[in-house]
Amino acid sequence: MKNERYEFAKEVYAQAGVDTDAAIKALSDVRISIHCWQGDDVGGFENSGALSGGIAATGNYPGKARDAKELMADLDLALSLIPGTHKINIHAMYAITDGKQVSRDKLEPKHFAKWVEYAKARGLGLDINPTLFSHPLAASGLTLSHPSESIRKFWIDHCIAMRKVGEYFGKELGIPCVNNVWIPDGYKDVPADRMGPRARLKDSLDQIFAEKIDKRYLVDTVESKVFGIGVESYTVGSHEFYMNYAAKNDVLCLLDNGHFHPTEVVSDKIPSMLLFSDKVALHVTRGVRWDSDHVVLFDDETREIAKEIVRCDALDRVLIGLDFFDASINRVAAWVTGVRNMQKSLLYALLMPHDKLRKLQDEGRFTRLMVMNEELKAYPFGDVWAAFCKQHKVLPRENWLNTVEQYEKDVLGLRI
Ligand code: RNT
Ligand code: ZN
Repeated sequence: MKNERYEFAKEVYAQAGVDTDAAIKALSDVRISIHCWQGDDVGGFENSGALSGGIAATGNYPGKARDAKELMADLDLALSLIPGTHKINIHAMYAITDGKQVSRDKLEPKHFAKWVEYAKARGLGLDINPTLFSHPLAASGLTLSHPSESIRKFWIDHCIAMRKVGEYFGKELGIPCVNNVWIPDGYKDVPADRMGPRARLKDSLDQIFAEKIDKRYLVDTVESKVFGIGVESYTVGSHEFYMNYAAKNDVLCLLDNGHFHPTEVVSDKIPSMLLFSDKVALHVTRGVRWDSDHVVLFDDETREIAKEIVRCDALDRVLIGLDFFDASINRVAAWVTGVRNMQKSLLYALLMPHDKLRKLQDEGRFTRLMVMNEELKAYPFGDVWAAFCKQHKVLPRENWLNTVEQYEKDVLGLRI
């Protein structure tokens, strides 16, 4: 049957100089890195107790995944409702050690073999993060910048171990693994020494990245932050620190859009990063008044991020990962909503006549530029989104939630 609504949308966009088939095709090739930690409120499988490191998941919605089996089952449901084929982003604390306690500095690829099996069976990629929080040796709030050499060594060894795990993922799956280092280090109150901790962090990173690993398998990124809860006055791994470190040491910056001052936007940073770096990685999130990690919406800044990625022709140079954790709503629905919103934003960006708009800017025709940008908002975007979903055999509108609600009745509700 001919999809009349899509044919109409195609015609409307064509008049504006946009090829909807090409947009759908381009979006189909984008793998988004889906963070596993939305499924269990950043809990992990170590029974490590409370979440620490200045981040917080709030809410007590029932049904959170309590082990690998449950987390994978929940992820499967989410993946079945998300168009396309993606990557799963895991943390060291999601190692599957079959009941054995393995110290984080002693983790090996074999402790992640079940994740590889999971990913292989579904055509997914895997990304990795060393976990430098929710651990007794991170209790002081310092890890790679700790003044104690033995504590610092523990965390350096952990990060080195996880690079090996990442390399293993890349080799096994044939898709490069992003290994992202984020540390919570900082001080609640005005520090007496700002340079010392940063010098120690720099030295730790030098040791961690000393071994060169083939970029076909492993891509290292470093994630900056402006502040965390309890770490309000000083963050060791600031943006300037990591941007300089990355530029000089052949690693990539990861920009989390919850990690900047509230009126500072990551969308504006993307083209600058791309002029000086081969690639840039993202954690797309939604901060509400602080780095609250709310579910990603189809909102102005998410669309603006997507627009920069598309108009810089950088779908293969911006590594898109998500990072939110809302424990106050159905966690599977949170995943599906956030990923689909990232995809919707990319599609929206792919359906803009960027060359024409750029020309209007260069010619100083700002009235027409504004009018065009505004009118595009009411174009039949939803019909192109529906066609994309149909192509990937998922429901385009809110009906997918019925499946999640049924799962909540049958599965999540029984987890008490
Ligand atoms: C914390 C960082 C970091 C974490 C994850 C769990 O503020 O955003 O990326 O959210 O590693
Ligand atoms: Zn992040």
